[in-house]
Amino acid sequence: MKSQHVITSRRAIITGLASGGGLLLAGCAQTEPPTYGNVLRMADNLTYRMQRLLLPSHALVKEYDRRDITSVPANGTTDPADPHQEAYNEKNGLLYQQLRDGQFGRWRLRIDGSVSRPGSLSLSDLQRFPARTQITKHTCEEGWSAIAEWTGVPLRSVLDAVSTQPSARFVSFYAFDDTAESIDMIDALHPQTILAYGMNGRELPIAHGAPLRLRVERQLGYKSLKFLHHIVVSDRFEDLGKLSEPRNGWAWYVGI
Ligand SMILES: Nc1nc2c(c(=O)[nH]1)N[C@H]1C(S)=C(S)[C@@H](COP(=O)(O)O)O[C@H]1N2
Ligand SMILES: [Mo]
Repeated sequence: MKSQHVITSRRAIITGLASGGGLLLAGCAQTEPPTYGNVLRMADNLTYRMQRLLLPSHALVKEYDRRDITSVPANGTTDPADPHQEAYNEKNGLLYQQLRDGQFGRWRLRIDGSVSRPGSLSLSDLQRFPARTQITKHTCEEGWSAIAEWTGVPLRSVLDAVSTQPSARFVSFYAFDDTAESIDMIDALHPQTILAYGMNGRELPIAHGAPLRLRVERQLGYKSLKFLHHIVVSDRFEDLGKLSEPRNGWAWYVGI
């Protein structure tokens, strides 16, 4: 009886804390982070709010010189067509193999959701947008970092081309392996957030995410999703954690 009472009141405290967390954020629609309805993810909300308060929304990360470029280990999935890799997806893995065999000539990036002109873009369509090249430091949550030059199209240009609805708040990215990531509009519209098709002056290598990867320079490495095939603009936060089994429990916002 006694222990049951203890459990009940502890639960009440946790519930109270969780709703307090929600209240803290209520007056701040512009930077409101996703709510998981789960006390275990409360740290996400607090970290997100604190970091968003500290980070000016368009501050640029440092860009380096060519001579600072280091070797970059390929991490996570290095070949979505390889059935032995952890996040292998059979359907998309086979599709990736076919597209790669055709030098990605038939690859398309689909963009839909909260946009007025949904559609799909080929690699040459993307390469017709004004390009941005940036030499930046990639920081992996595993504790290593590396510097490389990335070339691609600012995500903002692509979002403008499909005409994002004013209600849009998040952008989700889907890869050929079983992974997905999402970012908010602050990061999506950031000038250094690019869809990269080039690395160190050459086309993006397979192991680094060919034919197209995201670069979100103000967050840890796992947000920079490789092997993209689909982008969805959305008004509401979607928890993509289920698509990234090993990542359950990883923070959604990992600003650096
Ligand atoms: N599709 C996909 N993207 C991914 C990953 C992955 O496993 N699959 N790993 C992430 C992690 S943890 C890191 S550190 C970087 C590694 O990028 P790199 O291989 O170019 O070094 O990609 C990120 N993007
Ligand atoms: Mo990483």
